[in-house]
Amino acid sequence: MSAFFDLLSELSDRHPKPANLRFQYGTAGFRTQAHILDSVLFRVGVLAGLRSKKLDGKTIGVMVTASHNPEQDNGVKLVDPRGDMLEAAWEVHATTFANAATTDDFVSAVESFVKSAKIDLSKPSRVVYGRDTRPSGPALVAALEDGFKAIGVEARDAGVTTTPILHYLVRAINTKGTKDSYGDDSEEGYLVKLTSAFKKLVAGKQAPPPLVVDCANGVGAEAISKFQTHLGNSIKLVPVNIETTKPGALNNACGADYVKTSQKLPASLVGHLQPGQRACSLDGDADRLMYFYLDERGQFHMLDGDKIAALVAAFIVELVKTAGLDGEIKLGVVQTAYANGASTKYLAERLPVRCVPTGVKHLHHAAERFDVGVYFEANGHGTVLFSQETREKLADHEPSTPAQSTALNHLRSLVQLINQTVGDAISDMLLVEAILTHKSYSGEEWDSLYVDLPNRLVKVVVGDRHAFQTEDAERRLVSPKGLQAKVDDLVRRYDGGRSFVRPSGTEDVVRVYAEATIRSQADELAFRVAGLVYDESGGDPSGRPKEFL
Ligand code: 16G
Ligand code: MG
Repeated sequence: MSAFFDLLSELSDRHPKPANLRFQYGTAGFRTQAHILDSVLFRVGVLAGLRSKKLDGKTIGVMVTASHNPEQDNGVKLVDPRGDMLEAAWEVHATTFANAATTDDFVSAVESFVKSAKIDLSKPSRVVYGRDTRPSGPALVAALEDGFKAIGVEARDAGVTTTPILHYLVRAINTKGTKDSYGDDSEEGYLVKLTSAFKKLVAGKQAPPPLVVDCANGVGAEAISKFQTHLGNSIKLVPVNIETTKPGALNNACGADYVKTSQKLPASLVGHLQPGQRACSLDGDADRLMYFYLDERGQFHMLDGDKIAALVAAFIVELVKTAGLDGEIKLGVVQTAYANGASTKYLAERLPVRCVPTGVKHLHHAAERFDVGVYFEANGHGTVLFSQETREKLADHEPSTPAQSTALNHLRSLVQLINQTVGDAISDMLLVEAILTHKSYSGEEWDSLYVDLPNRLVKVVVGDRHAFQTEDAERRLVSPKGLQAKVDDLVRRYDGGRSFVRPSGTEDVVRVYAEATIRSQADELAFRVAGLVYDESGGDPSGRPKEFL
């Protein structure tokens, strides 16, 4: 026991915590400037080892990435044995570990945690870890590995890989040799599983025109080229923004987050994308997806997570009906308050829709309550979950007509094609492509399933964002007192108006969302609500942003 803590202490000394900094394990793990993360990585290595011991040696995942953030940032998050995100209670322990001021404080934090969580240190511990293409990755991984060494973790290095592949590996390793085996526990296993399912789904159909894939100059570029090898001529991908080693290129004027927030083409495609040509963007770790195209007049149109949810949910509803399983399989969609009102209306006409607070874990857990749960955030993160019972039903069901049999086989292929551990940009992209192929839809036809309501998102810098508390899946404010009634008053004056206010979980700001039937009205509503928020926060009126009417 004491030898254990001696080694921990010795290794911890090599990774001192910078003074006067506070770290927080948030919705996306730890994420900040890479150069201050060394101690955090070491301590996450220790925590991952302890989590595995606590779970009897099950494999835990660790992903080193800062997703769509600028290249100088980095981050780390833990993956639980089923391939989903770290159990919320442990986020607090991660934060405690990261903030221990000295080695002594850290060692005693570990000691008391081991005692209170009743962790048997003699249990084995196993971790699989990966990183994205950031230049800060290797040094941070070395700190993480010191953390593993301190705990005696049996560690497996998955190298440079996408976040969804790492999640896949975790689940595949933990289900290996069981009846729930998720697939071969290798990158090759993942590629073969997804691409063979895609090929089955589109067999006999005419391949769609080539798809331009913006890889955000990140790890998706490497994955896309491996996918293409396995996909053969079933679909032609045209990867762009694939400069993974060019300094400063990652997520710079490209990638899913850039396209979504600036509502523009990735800069490198301006003047190159042909009208009507389908294109999509991945983010820096390939777990978000955004589609877009230019119309005949060269105008930009975006197909975001809501449009993907509509396409996917409607397709699965149809397949379940055709397969003769209507009524036997309960489908549902999960969205957040940011979902465009028009998408919610389109979906609610076809299947139950639930709204939950922002953040993947809320969507994922709500989707698990359906037999088939489709969840997407407007920002392009999402997937489809098939419950165990549904997977068994699909495997055992005996179709009575050829049409039923075809639909059933398509559903079985979807179970294989869709990464059910986490949103996966490339898996989602193949899902969208398979559906477009089946429907013979162009991007424009897909876009016309429903027309987005004009909307506007505004950030307000306030003194204390924690003063803003919400209920009803973040759609209503409970504090500051009286503010919601003022928002309601404003909203009533706008045709098709909807607006809500929530504190960001990732930035020190309050976000205001508004939509209305007409563009100018959506903008005006957003800025007027933002004005209310600004006034409420006690800000100096002279600092009130000009747009706030
Ligand atoms: C994080 C969440 C994402 C959410 C976003 C909201 C995960 C893995 N990521 O990136 O789902 O949309 O935060 O950010 O949960 P906000 O709270 O700043 O609006
Ligand atoms: Mg990401």
